[in-house]
This record gives sequence, C-alpha cells and structure tokens, in this order.
Amino acid sequence: MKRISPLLLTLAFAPLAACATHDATAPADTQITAASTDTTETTPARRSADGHSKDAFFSKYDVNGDGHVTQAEFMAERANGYHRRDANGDGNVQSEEYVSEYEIRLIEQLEEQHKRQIDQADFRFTVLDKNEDGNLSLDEFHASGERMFSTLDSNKDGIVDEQDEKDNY
Ligand SMILES: [Ca+2]
Ligand SMILES: [Ca+2]
Ligand SMILES: [Ca+2]
Ligand SMILES: [Ca+2]
Repeated sequence: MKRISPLLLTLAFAPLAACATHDATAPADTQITAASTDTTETTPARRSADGHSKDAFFSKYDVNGDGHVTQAEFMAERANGYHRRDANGDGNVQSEEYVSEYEIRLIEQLEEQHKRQIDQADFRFTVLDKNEDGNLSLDEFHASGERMFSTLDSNKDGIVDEQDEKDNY
C-alpha cells in the first residue's frame, strides 16, 4: 500500500473518531489506544483510569511480573526510556532527540491505527454485503441506513430530534 503521511492519517481519522454512527451495525473500535504512548508527561494514575492503560502500565513497569511495581522497577524503566531517547549516547537528551523519539512512536501508533481501521472497514463491508456477492447494493446500503436511523430515532416517531436519546449518536 502507498504510504500516507502521518498528518494525512490524523486528518483522515478525525471524522471517523468523531462519529459513532457507522454504516454497519458492527461495533467499531475507533479509539486510539494509549498503550504505546509514554508516561513522561502524563502520570500513570491518570492513565490507569481504564483497564487497558493499567495493563500497559504493568506490562511496561512490572519487570518481574509479580503484580507489584516497586519504585525501583519504575525508575529502572524510566532510565531505559531516558537512554532510548539519548540517541547519540552522550548522556544528555537534547530537544531533537526527545522529539524524534516521540515521533517514531507516534508514527508506529498511527500506522497500527491505520491498519486496524482499514481492517474494520473491510469487516464492515462484509457485514453490509448481506448476500455476500462482493457488491454493496443500494438496497443493502439502505438497509444499514434504516438500522442507523431506527437506532437514533429511539422513540420511533419517524423523526430524529431532541426527544430521542442522545446516547445513540
Ligand atoms: Ca514487580
Ligand atoms: Ca544525547
Ligand atoms: Ca451484496
Ligand atoms: Ca424520534
């Protein structure tokens, strides 16, 4: 596949992430996972609000896997992170080293997200293509639209407005 710049990827994903109503009834995970982001600027406590971040924290810092992260384990991994950033190994992390280390991780993250979203689009097509003929007919497309409208029109009066539940968007 042609490589797409990270900026374009970000722009391409923005509308997807902002809209929860998809063309298929299949659930789509459009969340950017926090697993591969670093904790340098964000405290672990804040990021452990969901289970995924907690798992990521333990897999990163609980080196001996005993379910506890000692301060020694934590600081050892922090030291690894520092040395990883010190690309020229001079014992200092310059601005360029810091930023480029982040950029590499960001690009990896966006590429992973891109692949996941494309896989999801593939999957949504299989859900939409009810008769599995490899073609999304207008009828099949409309069937999905009717399901979406019906979900949004929670009081089933044929109109989507303030009377309907907002949670369905
Ligand atoms: Ca441990
Ligand atoms: Ca350096
Ligand atoms: Ca079809
Ligand atoms: Ca309604």
